[in-house]
Amino acid sequence: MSRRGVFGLFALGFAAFLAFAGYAQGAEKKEMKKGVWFIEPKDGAQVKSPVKVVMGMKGMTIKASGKVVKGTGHHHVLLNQGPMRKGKVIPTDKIHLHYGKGQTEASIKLAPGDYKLTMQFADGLHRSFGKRWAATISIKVLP
Ligand SMILES: [Cu+2]
Repeated sequence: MSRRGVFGLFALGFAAFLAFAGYAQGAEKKEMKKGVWFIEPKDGAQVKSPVKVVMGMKGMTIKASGKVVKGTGHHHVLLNQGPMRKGKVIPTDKIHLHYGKGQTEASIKLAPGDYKLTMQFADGLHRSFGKRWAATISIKVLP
């Protein structure tokens, strides 16, 4: 192959690489969107109790509760409620579940019926990060 041919081939390969890199970066950006989401269960799922909940999060660091460290927090699951206003302290009761050890998985006992589950991320003193850090799904717990 001539020198020019080799160079042409190289240039073509490089262009393809750039195109792929651009595509990969776009895909990564989409995936890197900050927030929380339910890995399990899926929205609309019909499940049995205890319900296995797997919590996804991107853009902060998970840390056990106790003190406030910027950019960190822990998960909560709120039963039959929406997201909590930013800055509001999440109560601790039967419908506000805290995962203050830094858990990303939970097993929740629920009586049969329809539920709205809201995952809410909050700081070390349980102060909600607001709607931007919340996700809500509906599930049905089967008898
Ligand atoms: Cu909490």
